[in-house]
Amino acid sequence: LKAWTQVGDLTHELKEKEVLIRGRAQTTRAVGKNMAFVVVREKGFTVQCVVTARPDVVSKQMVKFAAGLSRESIVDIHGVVSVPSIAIKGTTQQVEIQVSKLYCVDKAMPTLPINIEDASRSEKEIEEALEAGEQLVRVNQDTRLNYRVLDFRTSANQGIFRIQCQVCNIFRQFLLSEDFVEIHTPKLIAGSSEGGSAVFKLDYKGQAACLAQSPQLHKQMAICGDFGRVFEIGPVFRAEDSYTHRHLCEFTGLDVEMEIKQHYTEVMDIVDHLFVTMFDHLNKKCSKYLEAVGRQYPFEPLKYLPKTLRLRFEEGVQMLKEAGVEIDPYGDLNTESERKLGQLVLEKYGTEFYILHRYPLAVRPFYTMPCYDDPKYSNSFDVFIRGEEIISGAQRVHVPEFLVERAQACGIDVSTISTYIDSFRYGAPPHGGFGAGLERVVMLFCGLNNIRKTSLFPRDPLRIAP
Ligand code: ATP
Ligand code: AMO
Repeated sequence: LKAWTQVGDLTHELKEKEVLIRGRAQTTRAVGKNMAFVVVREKGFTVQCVVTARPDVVSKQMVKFAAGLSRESIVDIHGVVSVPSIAIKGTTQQVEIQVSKLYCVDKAMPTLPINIEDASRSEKEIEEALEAGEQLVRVNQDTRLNYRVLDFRTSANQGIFRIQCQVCNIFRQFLLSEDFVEIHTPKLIAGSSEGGSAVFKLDYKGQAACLAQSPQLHKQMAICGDFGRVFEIGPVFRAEDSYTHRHLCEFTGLDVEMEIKQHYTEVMDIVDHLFVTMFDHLNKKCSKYLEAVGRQYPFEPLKYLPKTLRLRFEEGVQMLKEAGVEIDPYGDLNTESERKLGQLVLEKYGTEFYILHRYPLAVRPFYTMPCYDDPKYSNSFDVFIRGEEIISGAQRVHVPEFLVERAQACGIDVSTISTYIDSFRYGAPPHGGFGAGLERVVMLFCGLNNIRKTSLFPRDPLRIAP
């Protein structure tokens, strides 16, 4: 038999068929000298393989060898699919394999720093196991991150990073179909791009430089160069001092910039169509992975509308006020009020995904265009999932004199961004865009509680390895 079957594809339909699989020996168990069970895992899916001593097919030594395999060793198994009369507990697949041949392709060391079975349990399963007096090691976040390669092997993590891959895939496919051009802006830059101090400074052959805290300036310059509509999927560096559940020092930015013909709502239209398309796709095409994540970290599917709700900042402030939360109408929302507003919006409009627009100008970056009708506000927006920000966006100032004025008002040293400012002196179309954080999109779509779960090798103020 030469064709390989994936463990995730082993279903009742394959009953009595011969199959060949490759996976990891997750657990092994001997029953007397004539029988052993090996649970084999591949990409987060598991199946029970039964090794029974049979004359001319499986020797007793083979049974012993199977029972003695070290956990996480890689095995090839050849056998016949069978359907047991009772439901199988503890594996994702509801069939077994009656083994005729078993080869160990690569042996793992006998004891590992993380037991994948223990690391795959939900909080509820851990509590039940402990109550039942089971021996079990609770695997904390730091241990998981220290031994990330092993941690990746849980079904939940296999799901998370396959979902993440699809988020990027849909982001790219959708924008390409809307005539956007994919660009790659430099990550080594001369000055801060967002204002503020959260940059990693470095020495660039004797010149002061920093790691880009956003592709902001260069994506706008691409618009000045007549690319019309651009996007980028790339690393973003922020020297965050805060150790929170949603801030990383390096994350993946999903950035968009586009000419606008009349109004900044054209940018919000793209956000609306893009993200509704993405969520529909994830629900339809990634259900296996969403289930795997939900088994370990239970969550409710995201509630969103076919046409995304757009709420004015002022209306948000009013809703909070009516709920007894006093906030400065020209200030920013803090984490708590963002959460509260998320709840109020869900109750009133039945959605956990919405756009809040026309933010006060004072709380937005220098490049943000003020509202024509009331310059205390701006043509800007944030987008929320489950009460937490995933996107910031806005129309930009494209008039160079005004841009200089705004940069100075925000305390920015204009000399560090002079080539950016000059780009607008050669004639620039009205434009706008937005930036989303990939790790936040996945974290919040899956209702996860920490951004480190959706970053492959997270970088935060306390961690730069592995
Ligand atoms: P960014 O603006 O860099 O995209 P963000 O919008 O998620 O990230 P900030 O703008 O830094 O976060 O802050 C948004 C709000 O989150 C702030 O108004 C602040 O109240 C809150 N916040 C930021 N950092 C922390 C922190 N370490 N602890 C608690 N709240 C924080
Ligand atoms: P902003 O600073 O709001 O806007 O960032 C855009 C999005 O990036 C994500 N994000 C983060 N994710 C993880 N860790 C962090 N430390 C972090 N900081 C931000 C969030 C956020 O919504 N140039 C503008 C975008 C634009 O206007 O086009 C910008 O960078 O999901």
